[in-house]
Amino acid sequence: PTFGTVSPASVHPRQFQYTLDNDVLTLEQRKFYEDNGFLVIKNLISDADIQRFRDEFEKICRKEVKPPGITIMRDVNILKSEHTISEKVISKVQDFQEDEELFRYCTLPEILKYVECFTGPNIMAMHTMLINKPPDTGKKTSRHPLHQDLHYFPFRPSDRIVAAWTAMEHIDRNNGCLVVLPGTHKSSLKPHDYPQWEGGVNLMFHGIQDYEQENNRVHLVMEKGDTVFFHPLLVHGSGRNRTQGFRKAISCHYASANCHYIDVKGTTQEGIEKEVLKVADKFGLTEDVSLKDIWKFRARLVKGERINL
Ligand SMILES: O=C(O)CCC(=O)C(=O)O
Repeated sequence: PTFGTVSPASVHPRQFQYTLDNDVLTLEQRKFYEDNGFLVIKNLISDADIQRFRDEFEKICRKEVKPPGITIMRDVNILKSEHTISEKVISKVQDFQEDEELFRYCTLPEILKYVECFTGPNIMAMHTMLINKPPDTGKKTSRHPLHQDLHYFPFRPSDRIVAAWTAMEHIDRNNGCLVVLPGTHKSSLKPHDYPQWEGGVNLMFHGIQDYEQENNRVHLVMEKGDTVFFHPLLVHGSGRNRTQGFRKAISCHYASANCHYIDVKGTTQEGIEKEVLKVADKFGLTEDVSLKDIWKFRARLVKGERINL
């Protein structure tokens, strides 16, 4: 017997889980993201914009501008050696939400148009980075171990979170391109820790300890301005920079403002919470600050309405 009408959704398995209905992605692009957990859009960001981000990064390195809240990171090995030119010692700047020039990247309409396909119309910029991968010193510390970004994030659901990562120059295996394990966004969050690398490992560069070696890796060769959007459970990392140049990319993680914070106590993310709070403590933040408070403070609305995050 049948009771009332049967909706097509209850007959067919849900076709799309990771993307929302939109008129931006072609069906082919949508299916590609659903199956693989990433999507490269060629030539999305103009040379002029990339030049502006590069100029601002250099100003930050020269300490001509000091945006509040920014985190400046160095490679473990370069940290130990002497360098006078400051752009050569900074491997990454994070949390540039207060820097008007760099934060423009997170608000570019050409980026948000794609982001909305994954997050929906209420969009928060949660995490910002400009990565300046230095020439490897021979200790292989310029590598970024394979990881899932969700390990760092105390908010869910994961399907409404997406990263945008833009190549600021030609990037291939020589200067350390992104490497992704297609389809791993369908797996769960794995335990992460510091890899046991002989040459040392950079602060917060956690990796997955037990990923399946046989998983096929895809090296994303990208041109200046190309942008990859990827799911926070997609296993990815980047290789050693074998050139003498500083490989640059700019990136923002977005989430739907409808996402909610979670308590990471008792989960595999407990360790990263402790580590982040320890760093915050060094900067004089009081003891009762939680991971959620830190994220809430940094998060910025870039489109629509600020709801939970
Ligand atoms: O740009 C890179 O080398 C990789 C960056 C990355 O995966 C990260 O910082 O989470």
